[in-house]
Amino acid sequence: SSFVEKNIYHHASGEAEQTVKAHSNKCDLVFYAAWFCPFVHRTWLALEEKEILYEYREVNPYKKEKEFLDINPLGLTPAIAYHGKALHESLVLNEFLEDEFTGSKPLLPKDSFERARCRLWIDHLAKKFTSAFFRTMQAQEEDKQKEGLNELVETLKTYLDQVKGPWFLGEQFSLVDITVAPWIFRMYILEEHRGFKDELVGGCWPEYKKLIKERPSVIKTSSDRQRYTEFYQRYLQNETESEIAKAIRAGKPLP
Ligand code: GSH
Repeated sequence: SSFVEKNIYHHASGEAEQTVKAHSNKCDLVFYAAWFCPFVHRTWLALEEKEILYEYREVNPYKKEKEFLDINPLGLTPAIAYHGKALHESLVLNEFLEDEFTGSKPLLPKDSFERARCRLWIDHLAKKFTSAFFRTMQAQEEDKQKEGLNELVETLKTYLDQVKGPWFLGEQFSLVDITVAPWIFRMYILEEHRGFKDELVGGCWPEYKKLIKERPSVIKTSSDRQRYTEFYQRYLQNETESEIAKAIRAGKPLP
């Protein structure tokens, strides 16, 4: 694809850079990641929360290099190789980590009904909230931006109504919180460029947002704000040829 996509700042910065350095040794679990990617961020948070040993490997998913396509034929980050076997899709990876690392801190409840309810709200966040976020970023005309923003606020409120507080499940931090955290972390982009305001959401939103931003795993995986701002220009100007951006333009579900 374009020149723009291939000229992405090539590594994590800030706190995230330290975390990457601390995970540079060979390991049974290789994490194929891109520092800027919110889907990567989901799996990164699960790895950090569960304190799993992993080797961080930075890839530029837009380059579609053969080595990476061998790991994920779709060429999307995140992906992992675990004892030489490959898997991809952020939410599938998170479920895998939860199933495999049973000795680590659980990120889903024990009760089957409650687990299923978690998956329902993960699905809501992944399909409705996430796509509204990208739609709002990519919208160029003011009415389309407003439309996107309204949808974003509505899908966020619908979710927050289910949040027991402080986290989705109450005291237990879970994969549900992780599914939305990367976008909450990036919400300032919509504040600065699309008129998002905390008051539009209300309820437990200010507190929930604050707790997410202060979560040690979120801080440890954060790059410098300036780098995200640079990165998201291509979305704000609707100039990216990423699979996600193309799906949004075509009115299709996210890849
Ligand atoms: N559904 C995937 C997941 O949840 O893991 C989406 C992953 C995704 O779209 N990642 C982006 C990517 O790899 C980076 S943020 N883009 C490469 C491309 O669009 O060609």
